[in-house]
Amino acid sequence: MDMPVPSSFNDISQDWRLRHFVGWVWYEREVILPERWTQDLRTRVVLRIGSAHSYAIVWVNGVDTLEHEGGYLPFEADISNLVQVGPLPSRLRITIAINNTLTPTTLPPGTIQYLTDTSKYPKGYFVQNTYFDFFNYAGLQRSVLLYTTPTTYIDDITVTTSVEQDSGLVNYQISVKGSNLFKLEVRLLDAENKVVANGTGTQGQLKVPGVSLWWPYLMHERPAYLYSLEVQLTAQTSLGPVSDFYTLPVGIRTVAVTKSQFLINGKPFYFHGVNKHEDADIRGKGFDWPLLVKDFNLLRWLGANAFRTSHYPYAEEVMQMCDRYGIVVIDECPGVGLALPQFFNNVSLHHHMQVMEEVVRRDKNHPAVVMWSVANEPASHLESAGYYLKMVIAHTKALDPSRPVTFVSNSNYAADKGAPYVDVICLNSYYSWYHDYGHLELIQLQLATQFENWYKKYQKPIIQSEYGAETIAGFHQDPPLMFTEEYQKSLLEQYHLGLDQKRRKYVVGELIWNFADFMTEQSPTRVLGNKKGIFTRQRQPKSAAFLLRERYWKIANETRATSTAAEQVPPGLFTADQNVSGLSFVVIYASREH
Ligand code: GCB
Repeated sequence: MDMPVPSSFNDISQDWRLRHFVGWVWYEREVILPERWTQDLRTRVVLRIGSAHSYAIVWVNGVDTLEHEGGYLPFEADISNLVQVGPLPSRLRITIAINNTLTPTTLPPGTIQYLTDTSKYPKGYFVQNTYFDFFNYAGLQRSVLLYTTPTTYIDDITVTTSVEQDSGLVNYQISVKGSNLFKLEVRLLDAENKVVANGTGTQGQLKVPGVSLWWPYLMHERPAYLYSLEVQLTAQTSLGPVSDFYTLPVGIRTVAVTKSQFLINGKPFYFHGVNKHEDADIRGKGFDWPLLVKDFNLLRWLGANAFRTSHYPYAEEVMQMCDRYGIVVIDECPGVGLALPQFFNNVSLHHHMQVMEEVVRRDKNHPAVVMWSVANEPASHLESAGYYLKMVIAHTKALDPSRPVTFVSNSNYAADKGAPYVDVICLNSYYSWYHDYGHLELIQLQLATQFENWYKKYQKPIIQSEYGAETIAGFHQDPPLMFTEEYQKSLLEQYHLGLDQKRRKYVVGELIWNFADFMTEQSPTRVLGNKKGIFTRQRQPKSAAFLLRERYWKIANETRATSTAAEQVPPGLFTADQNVSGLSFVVIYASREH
């Protein structure tokens, strides 16, 4: 059958078996390569897969080329040897087999359960059990690309930044592959394309006097300032000279954590934002530019300055948008659903560390990323989980000493075995929803107890990383009853009163669960998915969205590092400027005030 890419395969067809399918699916297509890709042997041809959920094997012209475990990260292979042979035109058959089965050693983990009572189930009947609350969409959910580089090429760039008085310092490290005979020239350009610093060689430090720092959205009159690092490679190969060029957006900023604060550029930063999912009608988790730009416009409308990539790394285009818009990110790996003791084994630990390597390698240069999250709600009361989390966190810190590391807990403060190793405590709680449901009057007391217990024990800044209520858009009851828009609003109001008690002390953030309604497995407690969104799945606001908008703009105006009158209210002159791949147009319009 025809299958669009990128998209999840689940909601595309009319066949219910495909929607619930567990096992191998096969994608295949043919492409004809341009002659210069196959005839110029100084060209390297690469096949890159943005993600394939969850385990993938790739064949090129029937040759087993590439395998990858894990659904939310890119992987690629040099296929030059396979395409620079044979007659023209160079026809390429790409075959990708994908298996969405989750096992105790995948991330996220899952189990396959065979149901053997033949009076109820046919022979061989099994179900996939998962331990997380989103639908296990699968397929080629991000773009598949063919691209070229010269045979000697810029393989990787690592940038870290710091600030010394009014100068910015950009440390770079460049890895080149293919030859040792090369020259590297490095230039840093400001937003007006003026060269502000330059260097040579594979590593160095660039100094930017009078630096414009990268600030989060609403924290400064000029947020998200980006420089461009241009790297020019010239090299000698046996076939003659080649050159490669790469330009990397660079935001100069610092991140630090104290006992009670999260600092960006030395100023206290308060996360007021959301948790998201990659999720929408029909495309499932398939990457979609219109949806993405709509989401960013909603975030800015809301006055949100941050989100967590619950519960897996999002598409790279999302991270690029965050850099450009100043939306701060807690970058979470797919360590979700670590609920059973058998999931904390050595094979899983090794894989989890490898996944962190892939996340850090992919996202290390994004100024928007200020913290790594290695897991969501693991069974962190277990001794084995304590050791496991300690190892994953230590590994992540070794990979990137420049950012704090956390995991998100819903354990009891006294029982949690992972919290000693994090820099920031992230807590999920659902008072008056999963506990004491209907009793809104208990929220403030229970929230205060939660914060005080955790802070007393650990003396680390705390983020309320989830709270919320299931809400069916259009359901109304006053006085509020569960599932209505009024109940969601009232629950949020009670949480906000509790948060306000601690927010100038050691609570450094609040992230609502969830930005939008999203699909889950079917269950008696889910009505066409999880409905805790402040927007519907179609991105229309519930009443709570307006409540949160008022709060976020108010907090932003109170906590701004430098204030200007121009940004005291949501902007009237609105500029949508997205100079990232697939979005090269700029639209400027003067909106009428309403
Ligand atoms: C949680 C989970 C999240 C769920 C949410 C809920 O604690 O982290 O994945 O969707 O609660 O709505 O139950």
